[in-house]
Amino acid sequence: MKAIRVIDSHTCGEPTRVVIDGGPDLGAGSIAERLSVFRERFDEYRRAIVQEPRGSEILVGALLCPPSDGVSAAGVIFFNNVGYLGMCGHGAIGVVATLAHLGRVEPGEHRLETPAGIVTATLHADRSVSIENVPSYREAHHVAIEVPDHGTISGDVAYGGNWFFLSEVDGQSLASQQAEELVEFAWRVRRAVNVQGFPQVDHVELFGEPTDEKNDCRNFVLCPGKAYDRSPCGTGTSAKLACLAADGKLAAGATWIQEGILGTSFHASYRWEDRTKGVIVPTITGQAFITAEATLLLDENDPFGWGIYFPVSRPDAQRHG
Ligand code: PYC
Repeated sequence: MKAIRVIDSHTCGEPTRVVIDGGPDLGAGSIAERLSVFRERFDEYRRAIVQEPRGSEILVGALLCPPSDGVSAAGVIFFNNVGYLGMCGHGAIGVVATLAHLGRVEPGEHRLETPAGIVTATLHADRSVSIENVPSYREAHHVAIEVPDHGTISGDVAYGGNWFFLSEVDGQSLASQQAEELVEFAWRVRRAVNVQGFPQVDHVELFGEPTDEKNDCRNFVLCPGKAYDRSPCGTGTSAKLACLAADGKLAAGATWIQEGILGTSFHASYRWEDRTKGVIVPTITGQAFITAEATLLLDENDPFGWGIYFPVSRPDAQRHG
């Protein structure tokens, strides 16, 4: 039996499974190099940790690694049901909550090395966590996308640690009861965006009116493996901030409250990294709660010991993983 020790948490409803022991040995390269080793030589660990029968399509995994720079609190590689993420906002909050649960960090500032770059996390005394994310920017404005069986929709393409197509929805409810329809619609949008000039986009973020008037906006975020984010999505909120900053709709330092599909929220703000190029550094604040400490057991005789692979239902989801 192989044993993998994990700690589970959720951030605003979105789960993170942090691997604290028993994961693959990825060597001593940079986090980007270790991500390549993970993907090319140890991908079965990803499946065993987050896919059924131990996980589900909504679970995001986070492999803790020794930092390569010797000063960060940890290196971390995020992954999901179909591949790997450059960064993950809710996941980074979950990682810091996990490190605090383990007694490895105290309130204060801590660096995390991610494949997308260094993020600075602040653990507050009330256990909430602020993540200063990687530089974020809008790549394309007002892109018209022809969505089969729907018509043309307009949106922006932006980077917030992952690639997003962001669009306001008119007359379409973002209520959680609508999640199934929203998944199907956003999936069609993603496919259309990918073939109409933006193959890098693997998240779709739809916006509407908030349910709670103290929030600025509500979103629905479709992730690369066709699961939807239960949280307001940290990298998606970063991409949104990049668009608001580019449009002059949110000043540096002002707070934006992003509501997610469950009604939970992230507080977000930004500072300029390069104003002429429209590059910002967003900060996202939220809270994670620990839900389990567990040891995953992989029996070599179990036909599904390394996870159940669903190749047919998600034919193109692997491409950008
Ligand atoms: O919070 O950045 C995020 C995220 C990405 C995918 C799921 N959550």
